[in-house]
Amino acid sequence: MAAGFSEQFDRHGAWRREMSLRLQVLTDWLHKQELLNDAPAESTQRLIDQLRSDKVMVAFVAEFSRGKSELINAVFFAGYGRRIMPARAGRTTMCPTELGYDASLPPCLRLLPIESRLKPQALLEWRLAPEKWTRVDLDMSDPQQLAETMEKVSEVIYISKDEARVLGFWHDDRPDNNPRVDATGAVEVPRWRHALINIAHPLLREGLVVLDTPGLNAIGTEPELTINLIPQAQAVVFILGADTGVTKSDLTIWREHLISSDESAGTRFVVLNKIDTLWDEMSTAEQIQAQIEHQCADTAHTLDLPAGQVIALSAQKGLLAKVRGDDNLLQQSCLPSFEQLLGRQMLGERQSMLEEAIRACAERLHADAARTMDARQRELAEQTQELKSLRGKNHAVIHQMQLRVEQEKNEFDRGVSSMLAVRSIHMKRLRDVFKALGSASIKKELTPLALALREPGVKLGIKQTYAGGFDNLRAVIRRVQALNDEIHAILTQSFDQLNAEYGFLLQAARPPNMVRFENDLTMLERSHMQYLGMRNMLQLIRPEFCEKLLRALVVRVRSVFEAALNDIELWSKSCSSQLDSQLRERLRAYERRVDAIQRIEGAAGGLSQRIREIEEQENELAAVRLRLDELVSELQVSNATAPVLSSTAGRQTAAA
Ligand SMILES: Nc1nc2c(ncn2[C@@H]2O[C@H](COP(=O)(O)OP(=O)(O)OP(=O)(O)O)[C@@H](O)[C@H]2O)c(=O)[nH]1
Ligand SMILES: [Mg+2]
Repeated sequence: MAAGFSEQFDRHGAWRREMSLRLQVLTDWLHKQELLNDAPAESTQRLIDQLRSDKVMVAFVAEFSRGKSELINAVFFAGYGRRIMPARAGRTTMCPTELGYDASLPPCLRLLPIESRLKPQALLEWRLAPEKWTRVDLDMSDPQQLAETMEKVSEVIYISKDEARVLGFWHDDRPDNNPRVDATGAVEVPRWRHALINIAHPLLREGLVVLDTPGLNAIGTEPELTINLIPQAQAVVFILGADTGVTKSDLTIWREHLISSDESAGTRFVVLNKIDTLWDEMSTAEQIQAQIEHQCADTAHTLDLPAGQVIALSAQKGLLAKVRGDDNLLQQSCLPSFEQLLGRQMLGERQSMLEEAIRACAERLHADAARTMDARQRELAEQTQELKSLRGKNHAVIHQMQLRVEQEKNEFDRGVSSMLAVRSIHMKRLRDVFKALGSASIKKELTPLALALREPGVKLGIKQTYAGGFDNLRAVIRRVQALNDEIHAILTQSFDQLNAEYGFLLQAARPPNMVRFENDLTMLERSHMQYLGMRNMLQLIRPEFCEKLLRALVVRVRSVFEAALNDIELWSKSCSSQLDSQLRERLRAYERRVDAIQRIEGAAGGLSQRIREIEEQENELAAVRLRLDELVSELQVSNATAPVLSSTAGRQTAAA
């Protein structure tokens, strides 16, 4: 039988650990051989950290009572022998609930009070303020206590209509969407705005994050969920009832949260849940199957999806089957096929992305080390030449030679200061890049949008203003790309000059491609447009809503710009550290040469001995090269599709 989600996730986790270990072995070894520069060391460490703690989010989105929480129970928590996430008829999950693992905290449930909505801070900012959350610790050995505590995510409070209006739950213009009102006129709203569950479940420990969401309206206006959280999930599971198919409110949710043709968006799945309600004793198995297939095809058509992305199942029977260990029922529930698909697509994509990052990293480390070794090898060869030319020469000649090397070294020292001039130009341009990607710049580019959003009343033409704001931001990214190219040109020119003058093997790496960040902005723009295109356009009348929308936007733009900045910083560091390391090597070589000549001067017999020593060093260097190829190829083993790394790349450069 094909592996279920848990097994696939475990395997993926084991692979990540294995790869991070191999990378660690490689960098430790390079460090010991003095072949590791600071910048590549830093970027490799980041990759190692990412491999160790990579987060993968699956979001469950649907209208209320479609079985989101039940499906989460069935896939992830059947091992507890009971329901852990509350799942029952009617509205149950009242606030977005994230399940994950953070080793620095005890098992707990943390809840952000709904009143936090009165403040402008974005959810991302609230996450950084743990004291504002209510924490309830969990007893993992007691499934009952666990399930009882989880009930908190369904808690509601009763408030006045005015309060509900301010919190974004009550809209006079859309009465049919308003929450329940009790006999006293009080409005029922969620007690919590967001819940974070921290448990050491094996899958969560491996980096899985599960997002359970409430149905339509229970969220009220929480733009961040739609704009920031769901679009960042690696997989989104949209759930429908197999008996009803796509209803009007399902379609609203689909359009508002999920529709997006963006290929960079995570994998989408549609689940037709509750197929057990179609299991009726008056129909044959074939008739039921035909009915289910018809519903799947119909759904795929309505939602404009490939048929393979729609899966019919029964979450409830799947959970029951797992708890009882009933294999027949489990197969009947079709839960296993969903788990396989989820694992295959989501983890498969994740893994290829990481494999590509490992391949690129290994290639860079290899090229850097090879370059340094080439320089070492050449110096050894020169030394041998120099020493051989001393054979049979008298003291005076040897002394002369020593003076010459010392003079050469002094000239080199003087040259070094001119080399450093390039660095100040480089740094100046880099400061321009930092400025362009800083907070003040974001604020400036979004000023027209902020002003338009803060205008009172109906916001005509807001879409154009949005588009203008995003155009500005994209222009910033393009400007930064141009600055990077300029830095690259300056470095290439001065590196070429240094190579010609001092025989260095410097090569300025290509600057990081900024297109990815431009695309991120476009995706962000699309999610805002989509969100506003829906029922939310009218909400723009409310200043708090606009403020929140703007805040959520700025937070995300900042994270895109910061990511760009990080890439640029690493690239720039890797260029300067190359220069540093070759300077260092060269100075060391001078010292060795002076030292060798001095020793020969002291004892004439030392010459052959010294030449032999150098030969030994050359042999050692060859062994180091072999070991490097070996360690790098170990990073490629499980990756048969990636192009095989050319282990001679560095040497070819040297020969040229
Ligand atoms: N018959 C049947 N009932 C199911 C199935 N899956 C879920 N249910 C039931 O449907 C009801 C709603 O399920 P939930 O998991 O709470 O639904 P939800 O989508 O999380 O709903 P909200 O939290 O309110 O947004 C519960 O009573 C479940 O037991 C299924 O496959 N078959
Ligand atoms: Mg629920």
